Parts: sequence; structure tokens; C-alpha cells
Amino acid sequence: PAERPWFHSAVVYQIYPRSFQDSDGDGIGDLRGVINRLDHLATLGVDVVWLSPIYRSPQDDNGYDISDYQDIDPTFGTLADFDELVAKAHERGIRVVMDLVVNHTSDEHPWFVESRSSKDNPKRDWYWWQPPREGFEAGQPGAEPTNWHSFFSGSTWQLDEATGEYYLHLFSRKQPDLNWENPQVRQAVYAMMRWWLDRGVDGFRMDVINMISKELPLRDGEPIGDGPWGDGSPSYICGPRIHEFLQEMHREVFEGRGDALLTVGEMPAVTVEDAVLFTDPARHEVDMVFQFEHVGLDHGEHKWDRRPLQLVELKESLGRWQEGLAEVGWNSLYWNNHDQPRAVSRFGDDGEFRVESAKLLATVLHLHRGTPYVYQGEELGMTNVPFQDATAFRDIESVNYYEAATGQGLLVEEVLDALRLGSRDNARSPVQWDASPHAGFTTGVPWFPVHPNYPTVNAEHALADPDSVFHHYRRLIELRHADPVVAEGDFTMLLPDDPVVYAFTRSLEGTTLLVVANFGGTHHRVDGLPDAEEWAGAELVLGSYPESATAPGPTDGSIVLRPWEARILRRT
Ligand code: TEU
Repeated sequence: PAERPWFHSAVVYQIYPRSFQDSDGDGIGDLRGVINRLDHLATLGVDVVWLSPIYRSPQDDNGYDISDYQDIDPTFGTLADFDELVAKAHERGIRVVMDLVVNHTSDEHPWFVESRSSKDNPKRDWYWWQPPREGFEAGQPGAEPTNWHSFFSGSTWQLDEATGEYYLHLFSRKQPDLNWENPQVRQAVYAMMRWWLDRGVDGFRMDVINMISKELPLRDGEPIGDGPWGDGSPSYICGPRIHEFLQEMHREVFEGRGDALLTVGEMPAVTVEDAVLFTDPARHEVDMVFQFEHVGLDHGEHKWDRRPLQLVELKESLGRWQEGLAEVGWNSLYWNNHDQPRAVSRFGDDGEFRVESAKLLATVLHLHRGTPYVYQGEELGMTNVPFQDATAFRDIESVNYYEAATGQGLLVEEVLDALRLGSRDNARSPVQWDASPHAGFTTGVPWFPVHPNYPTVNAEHALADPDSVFHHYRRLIELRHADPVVAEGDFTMLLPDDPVVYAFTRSLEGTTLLVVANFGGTHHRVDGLPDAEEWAGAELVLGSYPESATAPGPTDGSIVLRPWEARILRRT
């Protein structure tokens, strides 16, 4: 097809407003802070900004618990600040995408306040209310309507004493799930979405959107380990009406608004086969999905049981996604977001080769076919947080896990080690802008301590250094904009069984790019590459090592990569 969607050559930047830039000294990032830093994004060259939630919220889950969908939380500013941010982003050619959190609301949302007020309230059916399990008294252990385990530990059911019934919350107790079976709920959500689009926003990142359709009746899941809880996910991951709901949303909200908007569905546990359906343009559901396979490869039984990443498995997974969405649909590409540990600490080497491995990870990701997402600080090579003890964690998932795990008798040091590797707080330390106190994030006391490495790892430093991680991201983004082979080219994985080298080609109309990357801290010769001789003399489009440091090539026509080196080569 001649007309390719604009987002094929676009790069999205995610802002977690709480930790981005404070403007008023209260220690929490805000919208005026974002406005003040728009030039950083313009310099980087990104096309879209996705803002994590800024709606009115009790902040139980840092804004993913919304009590008013049509207002800005005072912590972040006002609707006037928001309008100014959108206008100023648009002036720089940057679109603004909102986070849409509609699997659940806050328990302080007026809808839920009404719903819980009595069994016959007209909004009772807007959420999932159930009596205690048959044969059990309300509140008795085991009385929960199903055995489901919450993402944030414990049961997914909370007893409401007033009416003696339980409500469903897949996440925290303060995040009751909306009942999408009820058409009034759906219409209320669509009306709210239209209101934001009318205000000028350019689309939505849809939080856990593949969980909105639940399979009826809700039933027990397979037991998890030997504890009391079961896995409810077969009842709510890509439930029976999910495609119907997304198509209805498209008709009610997006139809007739043109092709300039962006929709991305966050979909834990989604398969490639599902993703083809979700992102087939002819089906009018979403433009792309966030899948989770590659960020689960270093998990064992569960996310707190970590094992080292096997490169062969990473290539198998990402390669299968590339192939699966080659003909129909579209991929999103990410290493990082506000829920994931920092990529350079997780998949690279955040010590000696921090800069090299951050650039390598960027090169590999941005040269895949799909829309790349950059999470704030990733472009600076920010690293995981050195947590001292349990009091250092702020995230509800980490705090609840610590309590649940130590309560079950796990050793404190073991639980802490798991949290150090896996906690979402790793991604939530403030962005490091410069070497001044609190890294220029705030003039007050930051809500989360700045990473101690800020005197060297910061934006001011990075901008002044042409060989920084930042400038490498900038060049990769520029390359995607300039070269259609990056946006549209076919993807072919090479050397799938090589445990150290990540290699692939991208081809379009007689141009082929080769990407070769050394996922290791020693020099490494690339063996077994098809057409190795031709590639040895090919043009270097972009490498992760400074040009001045280019090593003399070996004379036998092979490619030797330095520690954590990545190269993009071109043949026409
Ligand atoms: O996350 C959904 C999700 O399933 C996980 O990524 C989650 O972060 C957790 O780590 C599972 O162990 C989305 C948001 O991105 C997240 O910040 C919210 O907490 C969550 O939904 C609830 O709204």
C-alpha cells in the first residue's frame, strides 16, 4: 500500500510526570515542569509524548487510580496548564497522548461511591459486586467469590461491610474494576474520551485494556503454588467481548476523526495471534499493542523470581513478533516504562559499559520494525536504584509484596534482593537533569530520592558530549525519520542460536541494513554471518562507539565487535 501510517516512522517518549520535572518546589513533578522541558524532547526529536496519568487521583497507584477523569490532579497543575502544554507541544510538532485507565477507577470516584452505597443503587452494576462464596460468612477466610490473586498481592476481592458484598479489584483495593458488560459504563467512558480529543489530545495509551472483558460466570483459577490464591487470568485476559468492545470504542470515539491519532493498548499476556487481530487496520481496534513476552524472559515462576536473560530466547521471542506482524498489524517496541526495571541494568552492563550497552540496546530496539518507545531517563542511560532497605520502596506493588512475602516467612534479604531487581520503583527515581542539588529535578525535597549517580549521569552532561547515550538516541530517531528502510523494511533475524550476537537485516527496495550487536563485555568475532565478506566492507551508517575510536577491521573479512558494540551497516 502506498499510504503508510505516520506512526511507522514515529518515536514516542513516555513521561511519568511525578518524576519528570518539578516546577513549584513541592518535590513532585508537574505539568509546568513538563512545559519547561519541552526543548529537551524537541532536541531528542521525538514525535509523540505519552503522559502517564495526570487526572485527579488519590495517588494510591501514582495516578492509575482515577477519581475524576475530566480534571487534572492539583499535584500536577490545572486544565489551563494542560491546554498550554498541548499547545506548546504542538508548536514543536509533538503530539500528546494521554493514559486511559478504564479497566478500573479509584474507589473515591463518584461512580464507585454511589455504587457501594446500596445494593439497589442505579450504579451498583457499574462494578463487580458478588456475595460471599456459598457456605461461607462474609469476611471469613475463603469467602471471597473466587480465589483470584491480585497483581498487588492478596485477594482480588474486598468485602464492603455496608452491604456485605465483595467488589472485584485486579489491582489495589483502591482500584475497583468497572463492569464493561454494562452499556452505560461504556458510554460514559466513550463520552470522556471524546471530551479529551475535542480538547486537542492526539490519542490514548490504554491501560490493561485487554482485561476489560471478563468471562462469565467468574470462576476459580488454577492454584498458584501451595498458597490460598489462584490464577484468574483465563477469566479476564482477552475475554470473550474484548474485540467487540474495542470496535465499539473505535466507532463511538475515533471514527471520522482522521488518521492523525494514536492508540496503543497495553496488554499483559497477549499473544502474537491476538495482536494480529487487535492491530489489523481493517478491524478498527487499536494501532498497536504493548506485549509483555520479552520483559518476562528473565522471570522464573513469577516476577519476583528472577533469572538471567538468555539472548537466544530474547531473539526467538522478538523475532516471532516481528514475523507475526509482518503482513498485518504493527508492533510497538520498548525495553522500559514506569513498570519495568531500567534496561541498561537489566539487559546491559550498568557498570563499566553503561554507555556502550545503553547505546547497544537502543540500536537493537530502534532498528526493529515497529514504533519505538523511549521512557524518560532511558535516553540518559539511567540505571536501577541502589535501594538500601525496605523503607526505600514507594510503589504499592513493592510495598505489598514485601509485606506478603515476609509475612509468609521469606527471608528479608531474599525479598529485598528480588525487589532490587524487579521493583517498578527502579524506573521512578527523578530524571537527572544536571549536577545541581537533586539533579535539577526540584528545589524542594524530592518525593523519591534522586539516584546518587546524578553528578555524572545527567542531561546537561549528555547534551555536551557528542558521544553520549542521548545523542545516540537522537541519531537513531533521525535515522528512522530519514530512511524508509528503518520504518518499513522487511525484518530477517540472523544467527538465532548465537548466545552473544544479536544480528538481523532490514530490507526495502534494493537497500539492506545489517544490525550486529555484541551482548557481552569482551571482543567478539561474528561467526557464520551470511554474505560476511560483502558486509565487511559495507558503509557504517551508525555505530555505538565513537567514530574516532573505530577499530581497524580484521583482514580476513570478518566483523569483530568491541565490548557491547552495535553497528548498523548499509548495502545497496
Ligand atoms: O500495568 C499493568 C500490569 O499488568 C503490570 O505491568 C503491572 O505494572 C505489574 O507490574 C504487574 O506485576 C498497568 C500500569 O502500567 C501500572 O502502572 C498500573 O499499576 C496498573 O496497570 C494498574 O493500573
